[in-house]
Amino acid sequence: MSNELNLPVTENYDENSIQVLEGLEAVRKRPGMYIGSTGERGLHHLVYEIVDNSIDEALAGYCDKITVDILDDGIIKVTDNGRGIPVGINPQKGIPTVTVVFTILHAGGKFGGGGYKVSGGLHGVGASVVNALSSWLEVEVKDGEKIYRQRYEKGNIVTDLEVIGETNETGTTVTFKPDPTIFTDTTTYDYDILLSRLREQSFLNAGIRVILTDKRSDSLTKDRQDDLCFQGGIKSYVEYLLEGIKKESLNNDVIYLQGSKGDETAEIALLWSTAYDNKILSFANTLHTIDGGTHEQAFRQTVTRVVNKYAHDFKKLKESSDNLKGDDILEGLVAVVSVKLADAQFESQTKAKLGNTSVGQLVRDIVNDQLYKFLEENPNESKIIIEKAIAASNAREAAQKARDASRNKAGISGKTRMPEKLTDCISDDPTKTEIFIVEGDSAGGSAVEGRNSTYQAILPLWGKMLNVEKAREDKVYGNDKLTPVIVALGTGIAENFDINKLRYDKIVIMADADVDGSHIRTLLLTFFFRYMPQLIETGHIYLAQPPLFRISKGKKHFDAFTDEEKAKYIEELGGQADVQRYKGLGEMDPDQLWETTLDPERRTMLRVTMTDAMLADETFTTLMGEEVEPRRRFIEENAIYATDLDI
Ligand code: 1YM
Repeated sequence: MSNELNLPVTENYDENSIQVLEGLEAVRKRPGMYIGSTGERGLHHLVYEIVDNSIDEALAGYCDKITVDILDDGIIKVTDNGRGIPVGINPQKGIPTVTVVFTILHAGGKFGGGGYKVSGGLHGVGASVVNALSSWLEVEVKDGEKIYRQRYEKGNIVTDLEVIGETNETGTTVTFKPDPTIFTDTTTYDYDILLSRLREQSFLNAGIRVILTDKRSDSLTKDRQDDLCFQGGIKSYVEYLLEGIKKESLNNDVIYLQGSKGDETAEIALLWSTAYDNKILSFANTLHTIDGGTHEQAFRQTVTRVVNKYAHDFKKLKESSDNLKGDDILEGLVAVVSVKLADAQFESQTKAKLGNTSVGQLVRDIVNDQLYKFLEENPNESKIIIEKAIAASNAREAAQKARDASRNKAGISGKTRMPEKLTDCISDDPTKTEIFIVEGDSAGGSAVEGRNSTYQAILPLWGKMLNVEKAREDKVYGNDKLTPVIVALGTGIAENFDINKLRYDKIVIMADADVDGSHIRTLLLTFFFRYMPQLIETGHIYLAQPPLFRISKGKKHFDAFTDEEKAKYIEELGGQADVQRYKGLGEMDPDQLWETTLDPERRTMLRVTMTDAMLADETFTTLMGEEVEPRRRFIEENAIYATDLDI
């Protein structure tokens, strides 16, 4: 079939477009089922779906460059230099294949040629879902001769596939605007979220070049561009992760292990660092398996086994001594485990846990053979790795002793003795009570007098806090600043954490808006993030927002939290008003503190959230790194992770 422009078109167009509508209408009715959420995460997911198709084309060997532009008005443009989505008539549907790809649900089953596309569930639902959830979408295909274009609105075809020019290039460009009636929370793209995911994809697909550019005229990240291309693949990824945690490597080089069996392949890059925790990222078909699964479990177990075996075989451990524990051997490990397999099976709600057992066996075999061989061939490095594990083991035992000692001290007749500094509330209803962790003794005193004693408890903290990023667990347990917090909250920490024992509904960090206040806020948040992340995840942590100014005239007064508010109130009071700058919490009297910061009816608080645990982890590390200036700037510019205003 052709017309004067030599377009591939079809006679049964209407009939087919009805079928199209039915499929995509389901996506618009229940977007969550296809992209997980219609929040920020879902919005970004649209970009990944389109980019995934370009990456599949790259894996198939036809494409080496992908550009992603963030444009004004929430529009995204993705371009690749692959073969271009086929424009010929699809024999089953009688319409151009590219139209099938964008308008028929689950046409993505055979995408990619590489055979690694994960079908079903959250991932790989493809271009038609993005189309359904966009106000409009345009696809442009270059096939080496002609340039074709088609436009859709809310998934509906609004123009035929038209030839709009000639070319000797090949490739695909997709431009789309997410539908604001679907993405009601936000349609604003976050550069760093996109960057983080695109960088991850670039690491996992060595040699592919991905260029992200912010072309929005009104963006804070306007004109930012990242040109990502890592020839070293996951080895580069491990180097990047090491840089991120600001630790030294104990190995001379990244260790790289790799192998395949049938249609399954596994690639592993690892090194040991001076860190006290480990950072092991696992992927299946380039999807981050946040909850791990067979491949990650096999990796952890086999590394533990191999290091123990080597240590015993080469008499690095006394014959009589027990095996070192997994946690100790894995301490400081930075690793990326990436497997590819045709029929990936995912467990768990989030589809983030791999279930295939055969690929676990593949990882076990590779680590058993190749890591053992590495240890044998590099005795100096092996010695350092084992010494590190023994040190970790000793520290863990010391931590256990400190923990037991602090429990024994606290645990008198079943009821835990509360810290001396805590002024507790009367109610013990953990759905109604609040604890304010207050910077400084004098602010603490005012807070005790000004509070609602039924529901509000006050715990003052002062002085410099321990930098938990740099300390091992035993120091945290013995620390005189953090122990009262741990005991007062009641939950325990790390693997002993139990949210059912939480004694308060809201945990409010109350510190001044100055550098010392920022320091205490950051340290406490780091501590919560590292040792009680569930408290952040479940939304129990808040930052108090004391006002900066009091504007008064006669008996009337207002409290202002910003310069703009200050100006507004001065105007409301007729221009002539007394402006008092609050110097700090310690200067407020009990009544003022109640009115401005404690009273649930009048106060403003920020709830601390973790939208993306990985981003948060990176940020905390930056905050806790050696350089003070970026950290201070960050804290002053952002109320850390505090997004939603909450009363
Ligand atoms: C900016 C988005 O979608 N690129 C892309 C997609 C495809 C191909 C090339 C492609 C695949 C195949 C053959 C194949 C797709 N084709 C299809 C389908 N970029 C973007 N680049 N020729 C071209 O898989 O055999 C789906 S995606 F189904 F039409 F083949």
